[in-house]
Amino acid sequence: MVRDVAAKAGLPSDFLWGFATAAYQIEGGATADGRGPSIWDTFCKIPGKIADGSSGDVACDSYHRTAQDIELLQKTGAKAYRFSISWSRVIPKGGRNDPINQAGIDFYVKLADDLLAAGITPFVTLFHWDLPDELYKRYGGFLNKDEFVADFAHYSRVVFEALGSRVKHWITFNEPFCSAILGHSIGAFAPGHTSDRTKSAVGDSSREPWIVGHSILIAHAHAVKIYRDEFKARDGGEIGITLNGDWTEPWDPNDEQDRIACDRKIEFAICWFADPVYFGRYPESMVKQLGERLPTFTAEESELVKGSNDFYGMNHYCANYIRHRGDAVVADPDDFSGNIDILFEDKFGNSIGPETQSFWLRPHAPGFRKLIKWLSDRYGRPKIYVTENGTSIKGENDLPMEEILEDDFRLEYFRSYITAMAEAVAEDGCDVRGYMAWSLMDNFEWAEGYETRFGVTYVDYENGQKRYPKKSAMEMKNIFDQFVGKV
Ligand code: GBH
Repeated sequence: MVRDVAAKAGLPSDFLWGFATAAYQIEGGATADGRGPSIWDTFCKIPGKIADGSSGDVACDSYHRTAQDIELLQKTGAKAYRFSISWSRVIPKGGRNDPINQAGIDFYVKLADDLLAAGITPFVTLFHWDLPDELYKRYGGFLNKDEFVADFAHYSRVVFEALGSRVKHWITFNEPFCSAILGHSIGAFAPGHTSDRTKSAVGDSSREPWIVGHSILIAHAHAVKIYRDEFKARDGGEIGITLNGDWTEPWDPNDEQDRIACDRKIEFAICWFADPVYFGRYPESMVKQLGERLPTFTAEESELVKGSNDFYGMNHYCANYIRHRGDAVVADPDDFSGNIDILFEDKFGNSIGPETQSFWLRPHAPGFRKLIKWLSDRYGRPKIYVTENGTSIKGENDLPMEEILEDDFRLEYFRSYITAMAEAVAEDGCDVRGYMAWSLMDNFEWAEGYETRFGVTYVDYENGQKRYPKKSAMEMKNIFDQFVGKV
């Protein structure tokens, strides 16, 4: 992993670092104390959708083990913990006129209290993909903008009310790209919609993802308005959306069209959401390719969405080489990347990075610094929290536990990526204030099941979900100690 050794690197002294998780991936307790099913509970039951046929029914059993999780966080020296709330634990059916489940609220109130007592700052995500199943059955979930926005607004208010005095950092949605594209175009994630009839009886990949993205943007903006109008003065917190996005390098560095295609790929993946949030409109490249299939903002919606971030939540993992297809190649109606080829090798056969257990993830740390700068330039140096960054390791699950605990590949990933981030701050003047590694522990990796591990902690699923910190968990503090307070 190459780095610019000459560059200055440092992070502010109050930098918040720690680890992230998501409710459906760790909690288990799927039917405990009145929790209702989410679309993921339903999706996991369809044969063939999850690699190992598993589900989040038990996962890491964190619903019953928050004390262990907090102990683990303390052992690493973490200052922050990002977790998400299961909507259907709080409102089992999800809707604005449906009953609230006090036991669900109590669980998260205690979690926040216990974190604060342990000196750990909670970052709370309202939505990490686990839509209440009832809302999907009732009206199609995100596909029904008015219903979805009203229900999400209500759910947000309930959570702000219950947790607002304890939580000062709110994330509305995690990676809306995934709900839209993986959930409604590729169909690999719940609810599994796609035009591919071998995979699903329902879906229109050419239209639904853009409708879903639009609904989520409006829902995000409503939740932010509610927070600012009704809670911010009382609670003094901040709120934003978390977007995923990879870095792009041209397949042929000497081809201007490949360089333009690199930016277009980022526009389709990230600016799809970030441009509306910062500018109140979709990127021109998307309008051009998608035409009337891309929803339009009413003047009122545009006003509401514009300026709806107190910070930029950045999930970042990897990079790709990008090759343009030439003007003669008309974009497929189901295309969602800007009519380009996404590759792991450039024109000269150079690999972007080593293979991991995740088919899409090849580590390339220099891209982290470049993307932080790219986004900072485009959006006027916003305050950034890195809300996820991490890697799986090829074959990790097949190793004996002693070897899994010596996760040098992951440790080197973190060292190189955190260094790249510290360079973006000290050298490029970007405003990064926090970093949460994905993930605190091995967990339910969605369609990949439990075979792919992203944790800095090994979870022994065969023996009572026992947790064993890997080397990377214990080294994280040393990495940050090198940089924090050096800018
Ligand atoms: C994050 O997404 C999630 O927030 C987290 O829950 C998850 O556990 C973690 O990553 C590790 O996967 O199908 O070819 O279009 C990461 C970003 C974006 C990675 C979409 C996979 C799909 C590639 N994801 N991407 S493709």
